[in-house]
Amino acid sequence: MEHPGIASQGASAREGRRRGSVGGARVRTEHCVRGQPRRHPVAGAGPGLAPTPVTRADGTAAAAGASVLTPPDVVRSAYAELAVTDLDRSRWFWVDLLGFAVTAEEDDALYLRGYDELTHHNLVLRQGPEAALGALAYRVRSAEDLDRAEAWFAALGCATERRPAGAVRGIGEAVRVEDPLGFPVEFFFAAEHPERLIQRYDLRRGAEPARLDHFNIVVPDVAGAFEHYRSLGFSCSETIEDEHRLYAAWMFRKQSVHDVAFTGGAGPRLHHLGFFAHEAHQILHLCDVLGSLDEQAHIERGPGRHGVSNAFYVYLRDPDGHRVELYTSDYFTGDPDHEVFRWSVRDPRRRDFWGNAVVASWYAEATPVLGLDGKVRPTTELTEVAEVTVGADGFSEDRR
Ligand code: 4SX
Ligand code: FE2
Repeated sequence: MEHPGIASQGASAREGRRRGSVGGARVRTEHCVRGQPRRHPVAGAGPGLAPTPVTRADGTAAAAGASVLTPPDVVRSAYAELAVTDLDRSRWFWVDLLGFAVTAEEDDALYLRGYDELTHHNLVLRQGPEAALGALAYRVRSAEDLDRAEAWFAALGCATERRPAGAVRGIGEAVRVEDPLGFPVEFFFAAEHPERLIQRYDLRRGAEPARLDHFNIVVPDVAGAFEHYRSLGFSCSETIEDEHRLYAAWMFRKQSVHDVAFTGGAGPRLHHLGFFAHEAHQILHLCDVLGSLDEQAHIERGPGRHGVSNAFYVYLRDPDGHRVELYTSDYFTGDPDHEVFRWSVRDPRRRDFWGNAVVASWYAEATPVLGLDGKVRPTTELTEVAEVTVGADGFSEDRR
């Protein structure tokens, strides 16, 4: 299906990856299909999405510099921080059942990683007053990319914060921002490297999670989120769309299907964290264990085979309702001529290749996010209603 809005893996995304002059006021016009200006029917810029001129606290105008800014060179989605209300119960779920390795433990925090992970952690669970997302953290390629991140988001008018090494245990100096989509996002370069566990088969439990694979975020304007991440140099692997609207998109920096994906709905909210397992049997084994322990209520959707990404999956809900996906066998996207794979919203295989229905909670429920001030951020409802309402991606009662 030809879609007016989403460029197949065109020049603009690759330009971004080559770290050309994408930035500032030029960002929007570079989003084109073979030279055509990008015109999406629902691409409402929304406050803060376009790099509008801003005046910094010191009175200097950021706008003039914005056109020469380059985005930070993002390597991958690396870790997330979740606020949980009962750390002991979270430990039971994430460590004893799912099988994460514990890098470090404090009275009010747990630092967990998968067995392939070389970074200090993939997940921080922090005791808090309510369940929430504290941060989505991306690793960048160099220390200079921290400066680029700070300048880039300041030029967008976003709140930014420079954090010293150790502000998060195991993580070097970092920049935290409240991004234009309303999410608390961290960029870091350096991290401590704990013991290599790749061949410690003797330690493994549960689904033997290997590493963080992706973030999935809920946003009221999917096309706007797509634009924002494209300006940061992310490429698109797959979409769900019709002739009127972009319902969902999967975008990557590392050479897999995604580092981040967007689900339409009231946002900003975290939809799920996706963790990679090496083999489908590890995911099935975890489901068997949950059944044996009469803990099957933690299974929300699947197991199954996604249409989008081709990954084998299951979604679980942790004791606070945070959603986690165990995910395996997606594909390599590193070839430069990789084309966007576009699913019609009418294709019943798009979300489950075997046609199984998606449960209503999967579309409706998600985790609130914290601002840099540590307070829960208000959400914005979906602004646009699909002209053609098909399945749950069109927000009807049909939850396929
Ligand atoms: O449900 S989808 O098939 O659209 C899907 C959801 C594909 C890949 C994912 O990681 C995901 O969370
Ligand atoms: Fe996912």
